[in-house]
Amino acid sequence: KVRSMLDISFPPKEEDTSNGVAPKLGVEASIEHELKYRVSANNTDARPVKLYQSVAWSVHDRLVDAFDQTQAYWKEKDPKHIYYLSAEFLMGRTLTNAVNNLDLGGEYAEALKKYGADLETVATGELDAALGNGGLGRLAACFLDSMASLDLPGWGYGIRYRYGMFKQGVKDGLQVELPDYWLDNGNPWEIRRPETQFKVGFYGSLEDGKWVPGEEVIAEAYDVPIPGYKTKTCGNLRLWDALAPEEFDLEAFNAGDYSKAVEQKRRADGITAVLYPNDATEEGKELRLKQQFFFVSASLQDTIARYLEQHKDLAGLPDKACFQMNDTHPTIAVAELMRLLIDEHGLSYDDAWAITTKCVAYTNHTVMPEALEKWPVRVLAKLLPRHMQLIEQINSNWLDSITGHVTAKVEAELAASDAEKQKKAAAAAEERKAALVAAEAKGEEALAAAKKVVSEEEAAEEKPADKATLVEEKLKTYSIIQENQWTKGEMLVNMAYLAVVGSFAVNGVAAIHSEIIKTDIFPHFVEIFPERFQNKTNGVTLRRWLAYCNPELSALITEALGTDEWVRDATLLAKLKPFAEDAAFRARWREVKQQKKKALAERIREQTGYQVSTEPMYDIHVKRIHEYKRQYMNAISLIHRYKVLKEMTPEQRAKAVPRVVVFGGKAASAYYMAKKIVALILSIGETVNNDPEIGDLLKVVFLPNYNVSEAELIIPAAEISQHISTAGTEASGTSNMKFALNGALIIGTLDGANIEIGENTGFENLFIFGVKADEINKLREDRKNFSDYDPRYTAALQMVSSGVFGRPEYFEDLVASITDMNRGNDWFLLANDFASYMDAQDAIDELYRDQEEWTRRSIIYTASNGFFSSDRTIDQYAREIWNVQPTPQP
Ligand code: Z2T
Repeated sequence: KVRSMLDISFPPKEEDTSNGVAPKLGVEASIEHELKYRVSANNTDARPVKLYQSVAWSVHDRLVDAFDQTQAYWKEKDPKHIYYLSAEFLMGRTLTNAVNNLDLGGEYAEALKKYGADLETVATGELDAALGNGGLGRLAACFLDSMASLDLPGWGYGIRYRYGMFKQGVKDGLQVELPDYWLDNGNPWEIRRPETQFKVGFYGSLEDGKWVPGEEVIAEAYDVPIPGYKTKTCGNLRLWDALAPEEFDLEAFNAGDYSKAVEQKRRADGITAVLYPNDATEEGKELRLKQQFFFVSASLQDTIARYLEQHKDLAGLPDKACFQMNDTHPTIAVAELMRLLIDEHGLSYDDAWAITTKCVAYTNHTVMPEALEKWPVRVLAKLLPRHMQLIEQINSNWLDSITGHVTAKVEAELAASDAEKQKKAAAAAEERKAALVAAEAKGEEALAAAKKVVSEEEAAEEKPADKATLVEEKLKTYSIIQENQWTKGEMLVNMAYLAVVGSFAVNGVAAIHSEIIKTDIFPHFVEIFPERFQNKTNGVTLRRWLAYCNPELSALITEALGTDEWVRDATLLAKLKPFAEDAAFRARWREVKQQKKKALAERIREQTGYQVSTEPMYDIHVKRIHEYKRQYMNAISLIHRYKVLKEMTPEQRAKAVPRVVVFGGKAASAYYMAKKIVALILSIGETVNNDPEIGDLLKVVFLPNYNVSEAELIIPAAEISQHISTAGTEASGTSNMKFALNGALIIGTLDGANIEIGENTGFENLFIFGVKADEINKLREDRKNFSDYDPRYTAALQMVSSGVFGRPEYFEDLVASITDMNRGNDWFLLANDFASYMDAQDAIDELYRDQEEWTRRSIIYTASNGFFSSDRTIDQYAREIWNVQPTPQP
C-alpha cells in the first residue's frame, strides 16, 4: 500500500436513523443545493445538463450512505466475497437505475416538477459509461446489478478508461470513429480514493530470483457504488487509474530535460487511456497486456491487504475470496496471485498453488479462434519476467502431473492399433508370399523385380511406434506453452489453458456453448477434470432491460399480475400467459408497442433524417458488426426484398407487408470487412429510402452509435429481432433475451441462447432457420460453386457488383468474401442458410398480417423468458461456483 489512511479521526458516530437513503436534506432541497453550490448554475444558465448534474449529485449522496453502511456491515460480518475481474464494464447511464433501485423515483419526479422537468428527460443529460465493447462488458454490468440485488457480498474490479468505446459517426456513407470523452462533464457516480493506492511493476529483470521491475506505476482506486434493487445493499465497482510514481522526475527536470521529466507521467497515463475496441478478436499489443496486468495486480493486492487486516493466515483466503475471471483477459491473475503469495508473503510454491486454485474461476465467452488470447513468450518475458518464470513452472508441474495419464492413453491407443496392425501385417505378408510364388513361375527377371518390391514394402512397413515420442507429441497438446502454428519457432502462452489449469471451475455462457467448449476447445482438459466444467446460461437485469427502459409495458404487466414483484422474481412473469388470450389486454399491449415505435421513429429522424412511419413492422438487427453475426446476410435479403417490391404491380404492392428495418452496431476500427458491411447497409438505405416507388413499404435504417442508451430506446420498439449467427459461433447472445422480454419475436439460428429461448417460449413461436452446429464442419468442406447458389442470392449480389447501390469497386472484396474460393470462401455459410432464412422471413410477413396472433405471441415471449433474468444466473454462480451467501443488512 502506497499511502495509508489520512491521519484524521472522525467524531463519534451519531445514531443513524436514515436507513441509508434519506440524508439530512430532502430530495428537493438537495437538488437545489447541488444546483447552486456544486454545479453553480443560476436560473439564467440552468441548462438541462446542469440540472442532470445536480440531480446526479443529489442521488450520489444517498448512494454514498447506502454504500458506507453496506461496506461497513460486510467488513464486520466478514462473509466470503466474490470479486468479478473484468477488463470491461459496459455500464451505460446510471441516474434512472440508481433512483429507481433506491426506490426514490416518486420523490425525484415530484421534486423535478419545480423545474418543469421529468426524470426521463433529465436522464438524457448523462453520457454513457461505455467501458466495454458489447455483450461481455454489458453482462458484467448486469451481474453487478444482480449481485447487489441478491445481497451478495461482491465487488467488480476493472479499469477506469479515460476513453471508452469510440463514438460511431457516419461520414460519406462510411463509419468514422470519434473519441469518447465520457468524463467531460465530471462523473458524479465515482468516488476517488487517493488513500487506496498500490504499486504495479513492469519490465526489469530477475536478480537472485527476485523480480526488480524496470518501471513502476501507481494504481489508484475509484469506487462506483452499485445499488441493489429495493434492498439496503450497495455493492462496489472498483476501477483503477494509473499514476506516475512521482508526477515529475525532479532530477531530470532540474537537469533541464523537461520532456524526460514528464515521460513517466505520459507512460502511466497511457495504461488507462483507452479501451481496445475489439469485440471477439484479440489485438496482441503489449499495452493491452499491460492493462490486464495493471488492474489484476492492483485488485489482488487490494483484496489481500483487506484480508490481512482481519486475518493472519493466507491459507484461509479461499474461504473469504473468490476471483471470477471474465474471459481470459484477467488470466495473468493466476501467475500474479502465485507471485504475491510466494514472493511478497513468503508462502511455498505448493501452498500458493493450493490457495490459487481454490480462489480462481474462469468464464469462457467465445470459441472463435481469433479471440482466444495467446501471448508470445517473448512479450510476457519482457514485460513480466517473474510471471513468465512462474507460468513455466506451472506448466511443467501440470505436464508432470498428467504424464501418467497421457502415457496410459498412448498405451491404450497402441494396444488398440496393435491387434489391427498385426492383422494387416499378416495379410500383407501373405500377399507378398503369393506375389513371389507368382513371379517365380514367370522366371528369373520377374522374380528379381518382385523381390525388390517385397524388400521395399517390408522396409515401408509401419515400424512399431516409439512410445516415448508419441507421449511427447500428445503432451504438447496439453501444454500451456505451445509453438505458434503460423510462425514456427515462436512460443506462445495459451491463456485459456492457463485459466483452465489455474481455476477450480470453468464455465460457458449458454448450454450449447458449454458443450462446444468441452468437445472442441478443451476436450483434453475435460479428461483430466470432468467436474471442473459447468454451464451458466447468461441473463440480463430486468430492472434496466424491462422495468426502466419500458415503464409503459412494465405498468401493464404489473397491473395484470397485481404486483410488481416480477421485477425481483422474474419467474412470476409466467403468470402473464393467460393474458395472451385476452383481446382487450392484447389491444393495450399493442398500444404500448406503438408508443415505443413512435419514440424510435423520432430518434431515427433526429439521427438520420429519415422519416419512417410507425405503421410498418419494426425489424431490428443490432449488435457488434461481425461476419459471424451475418448482418451481411440480412443486407442481401433486403436487396432481394427491394427487388421484389420494385417488380410488383401496384395491386401486389398494396398487399405487401411494410417493414422498417433498423440496423445498429459498431465495427472494430481495424476490422476491414465489418466496415464494408456497415457501408453496404448505409448504401442500401440510401437507395431504398429515397426510391419514391417504395415509400413506406421498406425503409432500411442504420442508426449510428449503437450503445446501451440507444438499446434502451430501440429494444422496446422492436416487433421482430434478428439473431442469425452461423450455428456454433455465438456463445450466447444477450440482446436476444432483452428483445424477448420486451415482446419482440425472434428470427434466429439454433445458436447460443436462442436455443434455450426456444425451449422456454416454445420453438413454434420462434422463426428458426438454418443449418445446425454439428453440420458446420462438413458443410464448410463441401462449399459449393457460386453458380449453384440460390438465384435470389446471386441476383442480389449481382446488384451490388453492378453498382445499383453505388461504389461497386469498394464492395468488390465484400462480395468476393462469400463467392471466391480463395478470398474467404463463405466461411460463415451465408449461401447455405440463405434459402431457409428467406422462408423464415416469408413466415414473418405472413404472421404479421394477423395482428391478434402476432400480439398473442408477443405476450407469450414476455411471459416465457423470466429464466433469462441475471438474478437467476448470479444465483447459480453463487451456489454452484462461488459459495458466497446473501448477506443483507438487518
Ligand atoms: C464479447 O462481447 C463476447 C465474447 C468475447 O470473447 C469477447 C467479447 Cl468483447 C472473447 C460476447 C459473446 O460474443 C456473446 O455471444 C455473449 O453473449 C457475450 O460475450 C456475453 O457472454
